[in-house]
Amino acid sequence: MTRMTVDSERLVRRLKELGSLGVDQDGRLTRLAATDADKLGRDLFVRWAKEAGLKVFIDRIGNIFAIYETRENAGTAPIMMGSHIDTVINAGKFDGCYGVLAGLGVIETLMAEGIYLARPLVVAAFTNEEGVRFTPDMMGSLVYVGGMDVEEALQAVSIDGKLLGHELERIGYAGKLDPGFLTPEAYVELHIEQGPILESLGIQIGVVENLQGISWQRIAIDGVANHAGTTPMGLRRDAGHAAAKIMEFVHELATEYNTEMVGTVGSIHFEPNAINVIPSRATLTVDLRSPKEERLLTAETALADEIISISNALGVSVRSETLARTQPVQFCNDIVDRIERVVELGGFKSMRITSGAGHDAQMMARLCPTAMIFVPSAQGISHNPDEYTPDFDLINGANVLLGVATDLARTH
Ligand code: HGY
Ligand code: MN
Ligand code: MN
Repeated sequence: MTRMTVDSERLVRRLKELGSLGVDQDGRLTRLAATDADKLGRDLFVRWAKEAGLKVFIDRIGNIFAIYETRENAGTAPIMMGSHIDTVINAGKFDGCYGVLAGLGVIETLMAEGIYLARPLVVAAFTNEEGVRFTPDMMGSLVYVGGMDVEEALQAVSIDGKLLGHELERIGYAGKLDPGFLTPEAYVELHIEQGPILESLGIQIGVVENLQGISWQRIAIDGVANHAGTTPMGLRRDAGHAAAKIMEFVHELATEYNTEMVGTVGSIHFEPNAINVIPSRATLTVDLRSPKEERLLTAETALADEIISISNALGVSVRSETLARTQPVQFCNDIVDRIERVVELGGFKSMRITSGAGHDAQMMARLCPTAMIFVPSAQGISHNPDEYTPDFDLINGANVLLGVATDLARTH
């Protein structure tokens, strides 16, 4: 582990400052992709990067890249760190932002120390990682690695009816560079675990060797609105009841597969959404995840079959639309080993771990050798304003990232 250390006070201060931007009228931290709130966060990160003397580039999907290169290493494939600074609704301050700001801190430390680096260093902030306003999630990094055409992505329509391309123009982040303009030699993403494992086992660093597959779909159910008081139960075509049965099935499906599957219905909406009207329409989203592709496929088929039987039994019509679908990802063993070596040198307790959450790293793994570093999340809470990681854990993670980036930039 290098004796250098990232400036901990600055990292903690910046996380707080970035975390104070985009608080909505209800006091909830919400910086959805390509909103004015997202612009506030982007502008602050770009300002810090430029103040640090980095060159900042924006590509056509709005991904931001802050680059540190010297005369000696200019033009060689860089070592890239990064994550995202867009958030979910009513978010915590650490998800994504920690990896971006720690990456910036690592570069500032190496610049200040004047360490010779055989490769340039880059820290990236990818567009729309969360996928709440526009789907799919991890969109910026997916486009970056060629997994989605940039024109198609710019045509994505948000939940509030806006085109991503127009929104990026509006907030001033419709860059000119083609996504993928830079192929890193390696990519390392530092992130909070967002789950309970590390903290519950007293482990300081998670060395992420793989990441589970994700299946997102939106299900629209059409029944018939009718009077809640006069319509006999047997004559109803109740879209709300069908939605409830689907929700219950998703829960049973995931529970039946035990630890190898999680299932969530995160959003549901009834129309006309009135206390005394049988819902004519219900729209819900289903998020299924598993580290095993065959599990995910079986679950998707089981859900599709169940939807058919529910629609026949209740006399409603059901349509489902795939919003995002990624297979499980195995990260690069060489990078995983390097992370473990740095952790050992630093005297930290670590364990290999699977990521339950999706990350930009799962897309970057298609482009270059990639792995992730986790730090504990207090009580495993995330996507929640109570998301928290103690300062010493934040600094430990940032210093492991420093060690790995230095190691890779010197030799890889
Ligand atoms: O959904 C996820 O796992 C990530 O937070 N976008
Ligand atoms: Mn994240
Ligand atoms: Mn997230």
